[in-house]
Amino acid sequence: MLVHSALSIAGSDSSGGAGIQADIKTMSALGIYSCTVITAITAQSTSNVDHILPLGAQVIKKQIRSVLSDIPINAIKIGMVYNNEIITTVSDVLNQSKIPIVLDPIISAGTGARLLQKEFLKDFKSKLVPICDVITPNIHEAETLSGIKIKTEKDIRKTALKIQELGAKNVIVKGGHFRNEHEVIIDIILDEHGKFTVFKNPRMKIVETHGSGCNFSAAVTSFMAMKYPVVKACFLANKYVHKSIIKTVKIGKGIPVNNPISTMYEESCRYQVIQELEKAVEILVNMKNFVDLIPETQSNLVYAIPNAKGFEDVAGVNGRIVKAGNKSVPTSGIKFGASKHVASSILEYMKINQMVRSALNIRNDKTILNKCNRLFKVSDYERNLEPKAIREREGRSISWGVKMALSKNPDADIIYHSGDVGKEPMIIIFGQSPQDVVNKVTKILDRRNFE
Ligand code: PXL
Repeated sequence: MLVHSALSIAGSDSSGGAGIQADIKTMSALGIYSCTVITAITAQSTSNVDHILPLGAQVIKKQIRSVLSDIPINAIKIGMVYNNEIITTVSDVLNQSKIPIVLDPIISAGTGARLLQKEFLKDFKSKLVPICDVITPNIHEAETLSGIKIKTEKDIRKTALKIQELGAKNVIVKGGHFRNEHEVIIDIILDEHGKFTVFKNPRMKIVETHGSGCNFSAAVTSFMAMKYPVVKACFLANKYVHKSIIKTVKIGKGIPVNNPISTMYEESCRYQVIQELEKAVEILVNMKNFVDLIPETQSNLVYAIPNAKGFEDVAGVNGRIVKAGNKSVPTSGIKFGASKHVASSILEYMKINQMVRSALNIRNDKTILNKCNRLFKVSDYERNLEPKAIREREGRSISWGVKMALSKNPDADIIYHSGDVGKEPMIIIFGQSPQDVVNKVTKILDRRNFE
């Protein structure tokens, strides 16, 4: 597999949401091998920057030289530079470089502290802006760099033109802090040919996030490392950050942080869930006598991703596992959101125990239930005790029942009910994985367990 590499030259953020830490996460999530040059160490929480230690010229220069003399870097990002010494060093070392440079003009942290000292703005403009291929200011940074106050969308364009005059080839002004009457965020790019491109995204109901600026510039750098043209790289970075902002987490006491790896992690969980479930369904339907366990309303085997919140996070057989003569067959493939009933039971179980993520419903008769009682921890609920209000709400019965049964035995492997008027009695087998559930089915069907 072709590996692209990028280098982030930035400050360390001990809270993990911004700076070098954000860059490593974003680049890694996008498949980029990330190298780092640390310019400053910040001691910070999600509420405050408590201390800043800028590093000296020599160690910064040496870090850059070590990386560039060895690894074929495809794109470079420059983040927090803090003072004149750092600005000059980075500029001197990269001056003749042919590698595309993305400059994130970081002036202040989201929590307020200055990350570029005021007296060095002049050096920043004259030494770093001219060597970059793309600069990624937000509204405040665009105002500071251009000296133009932004009141209208036209003003944003004016700041972009002014910043380009300073020597930046391409400018993208991020409009997250620009309020307009429409609830959309507009990001404006001025490219090297003088053409403007506008991206629009719906505004999300999030106050402020820590690290989204870093994630954006690191994503632009990643896509440029993959050789996308600048406007396309910005477009893809924009989509990526929009998606990851949805996953913002309130991890500390201060402002919520961006968590760019979470999207990738969730996607990989979904893939794993489908793989494991497909394998388990195959084993299940080929199991001799499994057909005898299928109820009138048919079976489904489901598997949820970690932290599942709704049906869309639970995979199951699209349709059911049905009786076809003396065989059992899945009516279709595996799909997220395919099951409602068995999915409700696992979602309810996961409220008590996140480790239990798979479930299968089978027929409830005396013989099967006796076997379950001998082999497993069993709990039950009585459908006829279900409050009328819940009974009347389609799909709520199972959640209510599982909750009742778990209140009696919080680590039951099996939960059953004995039916009610028009409701077939049912057993649900729970497990940590579909393989775990299938192993329980094997035990139920194994005669040797009952001789
Ligand atoms: O989000 C800008 C930023 C960049 N780099 C470092 C930071 C911050 C914000 O706090 O701490 C090191």
